Amino acid sequence: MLTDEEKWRFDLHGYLVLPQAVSPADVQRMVELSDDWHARDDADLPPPLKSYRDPSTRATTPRSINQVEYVDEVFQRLVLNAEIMRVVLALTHNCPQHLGCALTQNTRQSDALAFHGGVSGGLHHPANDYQAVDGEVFATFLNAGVSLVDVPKGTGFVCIPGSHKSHFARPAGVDITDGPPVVDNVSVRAGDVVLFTEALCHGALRWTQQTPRRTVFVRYGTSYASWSPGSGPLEQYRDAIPEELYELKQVAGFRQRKKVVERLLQDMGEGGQTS
Ligand SMILES: O=C(O)CCC(=O)C(=O)O
Repeated sequence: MLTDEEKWRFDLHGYLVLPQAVSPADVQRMVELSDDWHARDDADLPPPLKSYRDPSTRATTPRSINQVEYVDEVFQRLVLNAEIMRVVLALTHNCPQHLGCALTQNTRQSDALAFHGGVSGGLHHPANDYQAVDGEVFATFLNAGVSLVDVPKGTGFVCIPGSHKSHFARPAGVDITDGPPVVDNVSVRAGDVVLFTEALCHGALRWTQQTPRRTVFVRYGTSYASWSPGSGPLEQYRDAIPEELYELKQVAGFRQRKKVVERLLQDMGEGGQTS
């Protein structure tokens, strides 16, 4: 499902760019919803939408609205997007679990995002692993950053290519504003996806454009990872999402092939294989 070049590139860099994986019509719909929801206070968002917050969240932290896939089918299509799932299935060895969607807005007032992830980023976790073995690449925690706008050079996603397999702490002086060869700034077009392992050290430069940067971060793990009590589908909203998405969100055993995976493999002409 991955070409030899994609395996080489993902192993080397820890991310792939999937150009024009999302249709212009779906991009436009997601921009409209993003602008509508981001203009509202949390209390005025349709349930179960809610802003992500943790103790470090400040007024200038880029705002992410989560659980969007329970509210509009454009996000349901996105989670099951054939091009994204081609890569997610390969990287999870056909054992994917959808973890969540974050519809994020960055403005010129938003903070930059310092490097996080990777060995020295404090996010090292047994469920966030990367390996290459027997001619395959394998990653247990993936983020598909779906850009809904054009992102010019000098702003947006940055990472330290190769840091997903680094064994040494990042020197204190290395930061998101450094250029190549240590830091990659990935410039994309609306509809492109940057799919990376969360084991990669990554962050974001301050946004420079007049209109906001809108991005959907779609996160996947392995089906057999149980992140925390309460992970998995929101039972109360089960009827709001298609059965395939409900199944994709469920925790499942290592040997259990999800029906949605079987269907995707058939569509890709890969049906009937056992792994
Ligand atoms: O804005 C970006 O491209 C990076 C976002 C990020 O680092 C994250 O969601 O963890």
